Amino acid sequence: MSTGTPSVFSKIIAREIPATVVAEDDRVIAFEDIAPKAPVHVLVVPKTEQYRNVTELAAGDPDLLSHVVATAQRIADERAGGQYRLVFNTGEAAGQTVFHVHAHVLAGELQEGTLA
Ligand code: D5M
Repeated sequence: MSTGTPSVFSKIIAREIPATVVAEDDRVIAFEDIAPKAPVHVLVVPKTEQYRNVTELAAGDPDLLSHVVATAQRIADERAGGQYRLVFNTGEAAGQTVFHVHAHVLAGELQEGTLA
């Protein structure tokens, strides 16, 4: 369930705030993370704000989750030889700050002390 207020990612999707978009289709958008933790750090975000985290997305729309993963793979193929980490922070205690489900695509050496 979404919180009702547009997330920062919905504002990016609506082009109300800027982002460096690297891929987009009718269901997902992918853009550079504003605070990269690795040489490749892209966020893949479903356009719907209906799901706060990957657990909700998996239960509510597994096909969309699969599309998020396929998009991440394509970006990693293009930018990192297909070798990458896929991270879904789930819950505040796990470091989630934006409650609009998103996948971190990370490749190359991670900044010390970070997972995403
Ligand atoms: O990840 C939320 C991520 O979202 C975090 O890595 C920063 C990123 N972020 C926040 N605002 C922006 C904008 N405006 N552009 C690009 N990236 C952004 P979480 O897993 O919730 O901690």
